[in-house]
Amino acid sequence: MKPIFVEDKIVKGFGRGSRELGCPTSNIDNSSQLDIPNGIYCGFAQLVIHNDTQIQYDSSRQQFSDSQNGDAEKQTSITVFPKVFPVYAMVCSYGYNPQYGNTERTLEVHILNEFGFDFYGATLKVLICQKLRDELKFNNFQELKDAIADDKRNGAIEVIKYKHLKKDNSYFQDLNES
Ligand code: RBF
Ligand code: MG
Repeated sequence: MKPIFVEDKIVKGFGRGSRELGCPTSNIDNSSQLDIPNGIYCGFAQLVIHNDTQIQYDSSRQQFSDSQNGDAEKQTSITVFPKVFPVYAMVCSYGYNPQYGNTERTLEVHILNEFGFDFYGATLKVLICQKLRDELKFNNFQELKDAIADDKRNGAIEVIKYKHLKKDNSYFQDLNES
């Protein structure tokens, strides 16, 4: 496949806890009509934080989150974020999540790097490079979780073939360009 580039705001997901599946995901706005078949893919992603994105540390959740999320009293603003992050490898799911039977297609990106915080409202630049498998309905939560662990391993390996695209300025921003 020809790599597909998508760039849009990160929005709230279904709140089902992709974290518990071992793959905290960023759900990308306006991405229900991509020109690719439903499936699980690998590629790259870059986080870009705007001036108006207020990212806060939520001590009750032991992670960072946006200002509309969680208990405001337990949140502490932080201002130390870089605006443009490095380009990381990612695995993503595009489609209806047959395990849960969604009615709208979503693009959910799991960045293969431990951020430990959410970044709703920020922009994610996503380059989808290669399909790993079809979306599936498993017998139970554990089977889905095991499949996702495999996706993360396979994706990290497969994506090496495309590593030259990390430096492609038509997709991603230079770190010192912000
Ligand atoms: N959902 C499914 O219903 N079937 C899948 O096969 C499936 N595979 C996934 C693989 C990866 C790498 C990721 C990041 C997500 C996958 N999901 C799948 C989506 C998952 O169910 C969803 O992110 C959570 O339910 C939170 O919305
Ligand atoms: Mg999500």
